Amino acid sequence: MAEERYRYYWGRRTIGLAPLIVLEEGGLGYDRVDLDIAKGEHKDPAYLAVNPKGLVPTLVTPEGQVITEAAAISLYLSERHDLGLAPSIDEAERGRFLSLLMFLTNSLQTAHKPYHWAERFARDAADEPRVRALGLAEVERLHGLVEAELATSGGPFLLGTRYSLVDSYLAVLITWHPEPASLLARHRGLERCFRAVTSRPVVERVMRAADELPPV
Ligand SMILES: N[C@@H](CCC(=O)N[C@@H](CS)C(=O)NCC(=O)O)C(=O)O
Repeated sequence: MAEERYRYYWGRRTIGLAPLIVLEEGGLGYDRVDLDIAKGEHKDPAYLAVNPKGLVPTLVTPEGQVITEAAAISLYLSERHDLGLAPSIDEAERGRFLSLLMFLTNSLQTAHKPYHWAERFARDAADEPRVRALGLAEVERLHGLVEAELATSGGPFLLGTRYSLVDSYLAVLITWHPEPASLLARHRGLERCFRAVTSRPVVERVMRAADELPPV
């Protein structure tokens, strides 16, 4: 490959931040396309031609391959460029790593939808507070499960002392909580992990630039 240059579509306050951290931690060459979700730019025909799902993020490889799903993009980049952000297939921690990554993207990330997009799930406007409350209760419950995972690993990271991309993925999801400071005060393992992740200079820089480092 002559020059490895990716094209990366993302939007602020989205899961697109997780692969962006991987791109930056890896020092990879990419051109970033910022989409304003609030303005509906992710539904523009030009973007739908790239990703017909109309969701962010999307990575286009130097060879022109389109890759969607934040977890898949993160893992793809780490493995293709040997970034060491994921245990390799022959390492003992591989299975646990995959379980954690799938749990974060399938369960915790998805559980945020009723809270943040209550209007899509509610019967009508009057029903939205109920949907939001149920959504938040589920988000809380799942964070409790992650806290238990951190107790098992011994921390500070989900794989113990080994940092991997599931930790930055988790940190991004923590920022989606309506009251991250309160969440972290109630979960010491989450707090320790969040602080360890966000004290990595590249992560801190990327999250700050995206204005997604809450005061906790
Ligand atoms: N499973 C997908 C979910 C992508 C997704 O839902 N992205 C949200 C932002 S976090 C989005 O584009 N929302 C716009 C919408 O639903 O209209 C992934 O992890 O990449």
